[in-house]
Amino acid sequence: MSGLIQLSGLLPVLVSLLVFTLFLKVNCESLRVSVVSLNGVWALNNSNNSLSLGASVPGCVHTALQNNNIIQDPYYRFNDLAYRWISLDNWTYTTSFSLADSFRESRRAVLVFEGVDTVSTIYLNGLFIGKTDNMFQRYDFEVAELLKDVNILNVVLMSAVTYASERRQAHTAYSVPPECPPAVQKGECHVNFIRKAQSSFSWDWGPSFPTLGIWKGVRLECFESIRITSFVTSPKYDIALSSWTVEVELFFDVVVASKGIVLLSVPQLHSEGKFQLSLVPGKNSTSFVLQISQNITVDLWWPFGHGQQPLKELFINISMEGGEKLHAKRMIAFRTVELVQDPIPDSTGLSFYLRINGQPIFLKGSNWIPAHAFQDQVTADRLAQLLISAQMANMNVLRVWGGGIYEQDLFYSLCDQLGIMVWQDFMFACALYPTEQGFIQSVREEVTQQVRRLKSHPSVILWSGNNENEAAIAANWFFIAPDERPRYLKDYVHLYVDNIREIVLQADSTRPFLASSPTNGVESVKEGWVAKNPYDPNYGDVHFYNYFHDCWDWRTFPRTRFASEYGFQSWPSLSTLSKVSVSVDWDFSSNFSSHRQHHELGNQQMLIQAKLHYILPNNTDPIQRYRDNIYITQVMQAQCVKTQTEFYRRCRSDIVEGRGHTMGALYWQLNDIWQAPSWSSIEFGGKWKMLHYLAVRFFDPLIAVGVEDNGDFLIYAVSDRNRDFILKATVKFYYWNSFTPQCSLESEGTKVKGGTATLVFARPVSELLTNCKNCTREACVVIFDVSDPENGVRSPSNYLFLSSPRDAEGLQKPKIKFTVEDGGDRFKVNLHCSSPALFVWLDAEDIPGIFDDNGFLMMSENYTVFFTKWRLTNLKEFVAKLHITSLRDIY
Ligand code: BMA
Repeated sequence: MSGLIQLSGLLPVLVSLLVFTLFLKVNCESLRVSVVSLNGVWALNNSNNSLSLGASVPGCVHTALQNNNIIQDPYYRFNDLAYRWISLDNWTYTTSFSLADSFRESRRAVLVFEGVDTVSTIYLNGLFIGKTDNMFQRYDFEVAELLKDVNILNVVLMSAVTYASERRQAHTAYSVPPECPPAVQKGECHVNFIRKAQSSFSWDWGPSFPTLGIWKGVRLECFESIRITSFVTSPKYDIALSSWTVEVELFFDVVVASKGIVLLSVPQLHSEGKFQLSLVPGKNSTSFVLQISQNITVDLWWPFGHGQQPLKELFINISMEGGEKLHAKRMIAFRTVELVQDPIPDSTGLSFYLRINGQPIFLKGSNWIPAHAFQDQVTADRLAQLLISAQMANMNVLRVWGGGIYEQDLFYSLCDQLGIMVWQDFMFACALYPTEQGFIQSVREEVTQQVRRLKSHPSVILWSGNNENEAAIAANWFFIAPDERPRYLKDYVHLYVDNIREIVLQADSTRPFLASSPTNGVESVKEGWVAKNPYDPNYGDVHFYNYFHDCWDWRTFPRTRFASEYGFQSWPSLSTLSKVSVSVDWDFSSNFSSHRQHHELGNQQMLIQAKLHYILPNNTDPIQRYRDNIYITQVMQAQCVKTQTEFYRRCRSDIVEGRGHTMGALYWQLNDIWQAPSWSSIEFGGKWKMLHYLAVRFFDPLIAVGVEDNGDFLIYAVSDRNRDFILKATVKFYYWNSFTPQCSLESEGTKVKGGTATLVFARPVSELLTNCKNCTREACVVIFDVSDPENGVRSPSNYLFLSSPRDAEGLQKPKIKFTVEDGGDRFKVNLHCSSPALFVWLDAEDIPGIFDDNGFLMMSENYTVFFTKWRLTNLKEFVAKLHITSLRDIY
C-alpha cells in the first residue's frame, strides 16, 4: 500500500498560514479612535484574599493559579475534583492604568470587554460601570466621565456554579431539566441557567471546570465623533443579473451627526463604488452594495477537494466632511450555499443536502468541541494543527457543536483558507432552557453579535439552533408529564424560532438556518418545530449511536439523508495519558480509568464491541496489557467508524425502500478537551489516533467500498470527483499466512459519474472462495481497489474481512522489525515482517508528528512509511520511542 499523506513538513505550512491570517485582520486606521489595550498581567484575588497573584488577561483563574504554582496541572489524575473549590469561590481581577490628558479629554470613552467568563460586576475607580452574565457577548461600557490620570479597574467575578444554582432556585414556576449531569460525569448542576460553555460543567468526554476569568481582550477606546464597532462583508450572487455583489455593513457609534464618502474597492476584480455616508448620533448601521464588474470572471471559493479557496481583498476608505479618514480591509470570497430539501422519486421523504456554487456536495468531516477547558491555552499552533489535521484527513466540514463555544476568529479564518466548511450551532445542548425575559434578551444580544462576527466567513455554511434539543423534547429525555409538554414546546419555539431564528433570518440571508440538529428540517417545521421523530432517516440529519450492535454489520446503520453524528469511543495513547497519570493508574480497572471515563459503561462498551471481532490482550505484563488494551480500543473504533462512514458514502446515489441519497457523514468527534477516553480521532495534544489515519483513506475523494450483501461481495466506487471515470475493480485474495495473492480478479470498467456511488463489482462470495484454491472465510482476506489506468486514477487500497480476525486461520505473529533513516524533516521507517500483519500501528510516543500511513494491513514483506516531525528530535530519540504493534502481537 502506498503512503497516504504527501507532506513536506507541517510546520512551514502552519507558519505561512499564520502570517496570512494576521493579514486577514481588519486593519482600522480609525477615525481618531485612540485605543489603550488593557491586556497583560492583572492582580487576582479570591473572595477572602487568602490568595493574591498575578493573572494574564485574556485568561482564567485556573491558568493563573497553575502559572503561579499554586495548583498543579488541573488535568493531572483526580485534580478536577481536588480543584473544585476554585470554581466555587468568587474572584476579583484588578488592574490600574494611567492615561494621558488627550485620552481623558475625549468626548467618549468606551471600555470594551471582548469576553468575560461569565458573571461579573465591574467597577472603574470604585464606581459601578456594569454587569456581565453571558460569556458569548462582547460588552461595551461608557466611562468618559469616570476616567482619571491613574485608573483602577476591578472585575468581580461570581462563581458560575453558584450563579447557575441561584437562577435555578429563582425559577420557581416550573423546572427546566436536566437539573444535574449524570453522576459519572462528576459535574456541576444547572448549567442551562447560565450563558456559558455548556460543557464547562462536565460532559461525557470532558471534565468539570466551570472557569472564571476575562477570556478575551479588554481595551479602552477614546474618540471624539465616530467609532466603528463592526464591519461585515457578504458577497451575494444575483441570479437575475447573473452577477456578484458585495454587501458591506458598517456599525457605528456616533457622537455628532456627520457626513462623508465611502469608497469600496476590490482591485483584483477591477470593481469599485462610491457611496454617501450620513450618520446621526447614537448607535447606527448602514450598508452599501458594491457591484462586481460584470465582465470579470469571479473565481469561486470551493470546499476542500472541490476546487480552490481564492480570497480577495476588499478595501474600504471613508472620508468624513470634517477631514477624518478611515481605511480598512477584509478578505472576501465568493460562493453560494443552498440547503436542498426536495421530494425524491421513490421515497416518501425529502432530500437533505448542501449545494455549493450550484453543485451538490457530500459533506465529509467531524464534530468540533472546545480544544481546551481553559481557552487561553488554545494557541494558534494548536488550533492550526487540528484544522490542518482535519484537512489532511480529506475532511471538508466541521460542525462547531452547540455545547461548547463560538470559536475564536482564527478558527474561522483558517477554515476559510483550508476550505473547511463550518456547520455552526448556537450554543445550546442536550437540555431545556429558561425563557424568561432577561434570559431571552441576553440570548438575543449574543446571537446578534455572533452572527455579525461570523457572517463574513465563507467557510460558515449553515446555522443551527441547538444540539439535540428538538430530540430531547420529542423523545422525552427528561420525563415531562404529558400535560406539561405544551409549556416546554412553547418555550422551545419561543427561544429557537421566535428569537434566534428571527434574528438570524433578519441579519443573514446568505446561508440556511436549521432550528436543531438532528432535525427533520422542513418536516419538523411542518410538525410545529418538534417532529414526532427528529431521527427520521427520511428527513434532515440524524445522530446515531449504538454501542451494542455489531458495528461491522452495516444493516444496523440508518440509511439517512445526512449523518451529522455517529461514533465509538477509544482510549488515547499511553504517552498522552502518562502526562496526567502514574503507573498505578495504567490498568483498565484502576480508579483513574473509571474516573476518566465520563460515559456510563463506556469502558465495558469498548471491550464488548472489540470482543466481537478480536481476541482481547492477555499479556502477563500489566503495563504491556494496558498498552494493548488501548490499542485494541483504537482498532475497534477505527474499524467501526470506517465501516459506518463507508456505508454513508456508498448510500449517496441509491434509494432502497425509500431511503438513501445520504449526503453527509460527520463522525463524532474530531478533537479532545483533555486526556481521556472519548469518541475523538485526535488525542488531546494533537496525536492522531488510528481512526484519524483511517479517515485519510475513507474520506478520500475516490474510494472502493466492499460489502457483503445477501451472500454477494459487492464493490462500490464512491467518487466525489467532478468528472466521470471508467473504473475497474481489482480484487485479490490472500491467505493470512502468505504475501502472495492466491488469486486476483479484475472487473470490466464501469462508468462512474462524478459525485456518485456506483456498483462496479458483484459476485457471490461462495463462488469467489471456491474458485480461489479453496480460500475460506477464515483463511483469506480480500484486498481491492478501483482504478482508471487511462486517467491515472486509483483509489486507496481497501479490505474486507470475510470473518472476524479473532477467527482468522493461519494468522501468525508477524515479527515486525524496523530500521530508521534520518531524512531531515522526516524519518524513513523501513518495516519488515515475516508474515501478513493486521492493523500495524507505529507509535512514536510523545514525539509530535505524523506518519504518512498507519493502522494499515501489511500484506508485503517490506513496507516503508515516513514520519514528519512537528518538533526537533533526533534519530536516537525516535528509534528509542518507536513502538510497533499489530493485532497478532497482543495475544
Ligand atoms: C452526542 C453529542 C454530544 C455527546 C456525544 C457522545 O449526542 O451531541 O452531546 O458528547 O453524543 O455521547
